[in-house]
Amino acid sequence: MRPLRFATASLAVAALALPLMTGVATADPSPDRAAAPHSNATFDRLRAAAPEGFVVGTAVAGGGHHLSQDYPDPFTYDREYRKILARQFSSVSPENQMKWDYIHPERDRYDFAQADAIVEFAERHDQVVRGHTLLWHSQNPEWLEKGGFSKEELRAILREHITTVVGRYAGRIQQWDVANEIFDDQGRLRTQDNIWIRELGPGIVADAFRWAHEADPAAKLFFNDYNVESVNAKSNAYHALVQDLLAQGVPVDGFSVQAHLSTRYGFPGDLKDNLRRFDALGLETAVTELDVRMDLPESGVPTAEQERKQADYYRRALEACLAVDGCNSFTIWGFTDKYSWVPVFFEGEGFANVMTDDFDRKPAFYALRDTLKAAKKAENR
Ligand code: 9MR
Repeated sequence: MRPLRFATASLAVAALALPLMTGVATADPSPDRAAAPHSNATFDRLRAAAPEGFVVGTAVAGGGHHLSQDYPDPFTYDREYRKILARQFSSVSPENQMKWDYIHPERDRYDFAQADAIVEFAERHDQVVRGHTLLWHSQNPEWLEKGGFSKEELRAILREHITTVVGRYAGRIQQWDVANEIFDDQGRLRTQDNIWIRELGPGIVADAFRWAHEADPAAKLFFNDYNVESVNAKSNAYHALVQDLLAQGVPVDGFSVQAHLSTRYGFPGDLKDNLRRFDALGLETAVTELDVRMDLPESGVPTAEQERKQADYYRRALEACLAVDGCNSFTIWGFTDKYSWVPVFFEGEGFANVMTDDFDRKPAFYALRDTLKAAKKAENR
């Protein structure tokens, strides 16, 4: 039985679902049902399928690459999108809206409007929130990167930012990605492109965790990165760093793998073992940004085989997390291809999410749902 760390409404929802699953209900229970097989009916929701205490999340689309697209900011305007967001998921991660560029656009001005809207949405829909992110080399405002600040000033700026942002949402954010992507793929600290580490030295990472913990002692504080799904130079670097920090009493609670996967490469078959070695250090683990991109055929329509392979990657990533006691948070980086970052960043690749542009469910969606259901059933036995 996995430890119960936070309340979710999944039991109540599951109870509601029972008559539908057993076919006892005769009347059409909701207008959604008519839309089957792509319905959002209760029995077909990821959040309801999940075992108790296990949250299923998504990124909340907005900011970043969306600003260069020919649609308005998705979270703020797309009603269908918001409906699915509320119904399917029990955890949400602001895709860009809590990054420095958005939340701290000028040195003496914070803009909390978008982040507030997401946290309030989450509370209305009984969802937890993953805060993303506090110390990163990317999406920092120009005033910060080009400000020519002294070391003392920079330290004070970071401390004030963390105290202000984490403090504002204290008690309302389940997990914070305190430090994001601080190592390169060779496992070397980013001493050049990360302004904090470059200017203040590696010790600033520990301080960031300490300041975040002071501002919200209840939030679980994470290291988060890509290409750390396997045991490799980069994940080894985290494994060593975390032990060092824990020995110094630094409040690090978790290690998370983003999992931006591609069917070009094999599935990281040692994901479970890798999560387990962090679990063995006493950390929580999480999958935080899963998507599975692929090379699109000229027609733009993937083959059935490609869809099957993608579903298999989604299933295996979820199974790995479910198999690790302290892995209780599993997030996909958006649920619809309509708003995916992938085609914008990888030419010729796409179809990375579990729903199409029209919110139709792919085999990958059902792979997640069925894997969650099986895990819940096994737990209840
Ligand atoms: O999905 C995000 C996209 O909208 C932004 O344009 C992009 C800018 O780098 O960041 C994307 O999210 C990233 C996340 O914050 C950290 N891990 C990698 C994600 C995909 O690039």
